[in-house]
Amino acid sequence: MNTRHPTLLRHRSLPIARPTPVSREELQRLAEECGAADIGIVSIRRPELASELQGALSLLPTAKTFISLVVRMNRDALRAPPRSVANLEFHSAKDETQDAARRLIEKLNALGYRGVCPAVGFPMEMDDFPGRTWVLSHKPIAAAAGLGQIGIHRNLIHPRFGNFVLLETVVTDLELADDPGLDFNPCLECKLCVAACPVGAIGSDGHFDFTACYTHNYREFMSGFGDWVEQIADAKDAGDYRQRVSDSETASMWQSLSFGANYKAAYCLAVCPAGEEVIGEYADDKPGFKQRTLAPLTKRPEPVYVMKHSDASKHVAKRFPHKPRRFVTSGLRARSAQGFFRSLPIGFQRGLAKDLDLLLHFRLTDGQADAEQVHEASVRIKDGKLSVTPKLEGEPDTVLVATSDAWLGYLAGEKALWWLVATRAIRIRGDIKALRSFAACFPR
Ligand code: B12
Ligand code: SF4
Repeated sequence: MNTRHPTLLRHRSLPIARPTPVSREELQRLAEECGAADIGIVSIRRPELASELQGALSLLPTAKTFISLVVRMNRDALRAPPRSVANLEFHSAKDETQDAARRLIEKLNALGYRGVCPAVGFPMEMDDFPGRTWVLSHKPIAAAAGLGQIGIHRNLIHPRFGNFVLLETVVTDLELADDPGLDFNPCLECKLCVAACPVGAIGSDGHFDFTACYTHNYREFMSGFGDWVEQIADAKDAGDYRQRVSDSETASMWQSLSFGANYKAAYCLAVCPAGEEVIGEYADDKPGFKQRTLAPLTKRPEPVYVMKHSDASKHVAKRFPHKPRRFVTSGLRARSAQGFFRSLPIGFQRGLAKDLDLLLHFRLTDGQADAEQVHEASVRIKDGKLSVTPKLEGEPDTVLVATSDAWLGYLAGEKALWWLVATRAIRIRGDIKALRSFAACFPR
């Protein structure tokens, strides 16, 4: 290095820069100037945020603190039945939230602190798809930072603004004391979100059917898009494509690709009356609130995307017969043995499993015989519940031994089961009916 370089000389001539002390109040004021409606502070080392520590340090190795931000959304836009209006609100609020965090980071930089924020929504780390594609999980961080608590619909509810907020997290080396957690849950347990969801994704007992939400609401994202591409690939000609995909669905996909992917529902947020600034219109006139807010969404005739034989498909037929069902695949495919075991609780359809009592042992292998990796798990389905234990235990009904490649290839519809069994790439011992009943709990 040239020790006489002008930049180096200039650097050496300056006094050593020390960060300017910042108080909690000052930080709140700066964040509000940047567009945040509220902030919460929590250390990146809080035990309940252990799952977020690695993500934080990957963004900023000297990180000490999470600053969680909320930005408000216009609730009337989310409630308006035309989804173009709700989607514009989501997209604009997403941009505002991202900008608020960027501006706050600029202010922190000017005071001598470093800061980074991951995406509010997209882009995410699609190399990791279908695993965890998000760098930080904003909801648990916001809850630990005292900005609210998670409601029955699995979204964060702010005590004043309700769930009409988007979240962002700034990772910084500024150190401040943690904010206290919120000592009550703003969720009223009114179950309006349960009634509003077109695919029954939100159970009144707090259960969340991830694939139901993902298959419908995210039809024009990630693997819903992949499913559409496969429709094009499989179609014999233009006429066949039009049989599979309506003109409005093609136009809708173009719209999502051109202007940002659009959600199909988000009704759970729209109808939620929690939060000081929201509760009045519900508390003062519950029937009127339901008529004005819930009914326009539940009565809306609209295509609903479901997997055939799923709990969601039955839910639509029973609760919303005026909403036509469109049978599609979720497009989600596990590509590793670990990914397969992790995907089981996400894809499990408890309605289909309510009368089952099964125990299965899986032994999946990767690599050559001299460097073989073995992945084992016991999977129990009982009383409509699923549990996955990462070891072989109990007396199984069925034992499945296979190479990961063979089993995952069969699940992805890329390899025929009879051939895999004939070539002994898959070996099944015990009750074959139990394996079929197990498979039926995971429609694709
Ligand atoms: C993954 C994700 C989803 C998934 C899973 C939702 C969920 N309950 O976690 C899907 C695609 C279904 C989804 C839907 C929606 N989301 Co979303 N989503 C996220 C994301 C990227 C991470 C969520 C998270 O931390 N999950 C982990 C833990 C905390 O959640 P959990 O409920 O305990 O567990 C679920 C997940 O882990 C999931 N899961 C487990 N493994 C895998 C693997 C894959 C591949 C995927 C996709 C999911 C998944 O399944 C579990 C059971 O549901 C965040 C953005 C971010 N970076 O934080 C936004 C975020 C949570 N979403 C948000 C919103 C607004 C929505 C929608 C309303 C979108 C819309 N406009 O329609 C719906 C609401 C659905 C609902 N009722 O939850 C907001 C919530 C704001 C708030 N007030 O809380 C966030 C925080 C974005 C933001 N920056 O503001 N979302
Ligand atoms: S709609 Fe009611 S039950 Fe659902 S999250 Fe909001 S307050 Fe809780």
